[in-house]
Amino acid sequence: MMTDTMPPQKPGPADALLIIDVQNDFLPGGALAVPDGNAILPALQHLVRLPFGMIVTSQDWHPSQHISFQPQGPWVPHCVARTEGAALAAGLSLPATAQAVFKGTLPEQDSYSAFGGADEHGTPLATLLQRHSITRVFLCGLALDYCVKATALDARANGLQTLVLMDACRGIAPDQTETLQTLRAAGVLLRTSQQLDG
Ligand code: VGL
Ligand code: ZN
Repeated sequence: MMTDTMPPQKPGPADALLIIDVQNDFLPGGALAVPDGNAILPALQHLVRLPFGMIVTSQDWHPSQHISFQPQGPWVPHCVARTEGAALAAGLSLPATAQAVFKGTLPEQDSYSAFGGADEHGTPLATLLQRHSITRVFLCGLALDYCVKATALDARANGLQTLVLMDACRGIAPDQTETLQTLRAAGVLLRTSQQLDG
């Protein structure tokens, strides 16, 4: 794996874990399955036990008639709000303090980035992170070349230190070289979850 080396680090109060779109429709058997997507679940179970200041899950949460489902693409229907396909993976057990944001909720608008999402009160992700004085975000989830990438680039644009935990992500395209180049060029650090200690 083409990650950078780093001595083991312990997450702290100013660090957030962002778990991107680990939803049934992106897992094997789902409407828009990401190849090998379920392989990240053991790493996620390790990560959610570490002392992050905040854990946030994002969910693609589309109306049944969504702009991304048009015949000319880009996607088949997936993650329709309140369906089983939009639910978080059953194999992901989260602490009660984890917060959820939802994105792509309007018919005419899509957002790959979790920064385009908001919690159940309509509070945007950036505001939630600011309230917790988060300065660094660790990203994991699906899909690396779409929603994880877009969220990482927005995190950088929001002035956050941004790390992507490569073993805890899977992408749709077989070749992720361009994705990794784009992330590195934006100052995103590529790490593994083994580089984090509790
Ligand atoms: C995603 C395609 C369509 C993702 C969401 O979560 O990466 N990909 N909608
Ligand atoms: Zn979507």
